[in-house]
Amino acid sequence: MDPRHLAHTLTPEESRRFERDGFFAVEEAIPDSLVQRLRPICDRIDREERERQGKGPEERINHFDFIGRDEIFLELLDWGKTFPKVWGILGWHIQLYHTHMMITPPEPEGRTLAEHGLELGWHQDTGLLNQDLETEPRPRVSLKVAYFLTDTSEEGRGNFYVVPGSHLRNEFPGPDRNARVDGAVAVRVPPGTAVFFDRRLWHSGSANYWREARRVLFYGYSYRWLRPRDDMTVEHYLDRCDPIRKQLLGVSCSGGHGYTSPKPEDVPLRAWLEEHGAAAPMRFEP
Ligand SMILES: O=C(O)CCC(=O)C(=O)O
Ligand SMILES: [Fe+2]
Repeated sequence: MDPRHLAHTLTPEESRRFERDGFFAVEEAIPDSLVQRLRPICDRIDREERERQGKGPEERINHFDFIGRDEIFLELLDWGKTFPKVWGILGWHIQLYHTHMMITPPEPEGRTLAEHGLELGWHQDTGLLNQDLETEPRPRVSLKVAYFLTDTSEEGRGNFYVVPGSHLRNEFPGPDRNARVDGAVAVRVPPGTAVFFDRRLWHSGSANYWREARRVLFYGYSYRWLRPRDDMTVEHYLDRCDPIRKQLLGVSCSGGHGYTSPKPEDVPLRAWLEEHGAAAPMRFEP
């Protein structure tokens, strides 16, 4: 990892917003040149998967575990402008636990937002964590970084919807998981933006009435003791990865025990942060 990453650590304002709202956006997190390299690769995976799964070109589709499908996706694993904010929130005991690529094709010709609505599906992430953990609010445990590869700076473009502050509420703050709720906002961002969000935040994808498919890459980071939420097909990368990438890709040098009681070699990110004077995550009160 490059010490120049330290120029992009979590700012007090980002920390405050994450604690208070459950999300924040970083515009120009990835340059247009990378967006342009990523898009055809996403489109290729999307084409292959639709064919394999027998899905039509108009269906919304979520491709799990894309990380192993092209080396380019490793670049974002510890990306200079975003990864320091991940350790700034969760600390050093982290891993990538899930990747998924959401493709939201344009709604079929003739359908309109006014007539057919947003087709929302509000939820918190990570399934049974929201049942098995008994506190109110439940613990954070993980977050996602969402890289937007298309323009959702206007509503009706398959925007990511959130209810700011709802990460601190176990119950859905509304009567209908498929309808707009009080306080909900569309996250409106240009391509190249990274949106960070707490897994507990009540959020939803939405229908796309724009001319172009919406493409977003989601990188989920969690504490190392959580099981991955997809197959994490990364074996073929490991011999080329540096120790920090290996940590992030789920390697534990000391076996199963090292996921809850890590030895220094299991968590090289910790030593790197200590060496660079950045070890303690800072949490700024809202
Ligand atoms: O497609 C979207 O905007 C929502 C994706 C989502 O629910 C998630 O990443 O957890
Ligand atoms: Fe989600």
